[in-house]
Amino acid sequence: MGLELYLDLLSQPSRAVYIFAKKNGIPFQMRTVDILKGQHLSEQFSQVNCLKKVPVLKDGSFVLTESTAILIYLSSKYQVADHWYPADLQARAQVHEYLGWHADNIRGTFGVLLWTKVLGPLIGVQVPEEKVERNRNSMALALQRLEDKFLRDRAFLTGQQVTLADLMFLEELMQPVALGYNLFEGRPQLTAWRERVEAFLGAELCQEAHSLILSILGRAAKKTLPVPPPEAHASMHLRIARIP
Ligand SMILES: N[C@@H](CCC(=O)N[C@@H](CS)C(=O)NCC(=O)O)C(=O)O
Repeated sequence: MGLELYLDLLSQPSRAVYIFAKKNGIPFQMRTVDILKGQHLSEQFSQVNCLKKVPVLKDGSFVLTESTAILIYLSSKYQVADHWYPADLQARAQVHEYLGWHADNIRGTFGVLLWTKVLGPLIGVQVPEEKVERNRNSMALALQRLEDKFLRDRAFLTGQQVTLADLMFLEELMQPVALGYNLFEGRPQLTAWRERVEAFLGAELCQEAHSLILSILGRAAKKTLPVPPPEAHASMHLRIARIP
């Protein structure tokens, strides 16, 4: 069996892995794990990843979780262009610098709107408005720091070329974008950055990877989203309770 990727394109880290593999022509078998349907909780998927999360890479008998580890594995195993994960020590260290900061400041913050606007209501939970407001402030603060520390006057987050850092951030940004929240107002640098990254990836690939998340509000309004099965509710309640 060749390379298998277990993904749900509603998930930011899954999309980063998907886009990377597609953009670099890496052949893989897509194994869709539909989280809304609770497929990540199945016995079959638990045998692949006992943590019950996507994305997961399976390369023969080798199994790898964590999107950044997967992206680095793919960058190193296949002949991808150097700019993604530069061989130069300092350029590579800057990619890791961003990824570390991203894990603390972006991941976990930019996905909250999906929980407050779609996933919570799907299981009958309304998140208090004060938490929603706090999350908006956290996103604004994180964006300001990202612009001051990373983007500055550069074309991309760690320099003049696209790296794994840009891909990871773009996919987190797509969550609030899909939920109608305008993060770009008054941020011409960020707007230009997004246009550059999307132009580099290509409109067709972006549309393919983003169509599911971009349709989520419409599907929620039409009530055509699957309602997560009862066995998924406990962990969903826990995730919602952790929203600061
Ligand atoms: N740090 C992990 C995060 C993985 C993760 O949280 N995946 C989510 C989807 S975005 C998931 O599978 N959630 C299912 C659950 O927690 O029940 C990565 O970057 O791969």
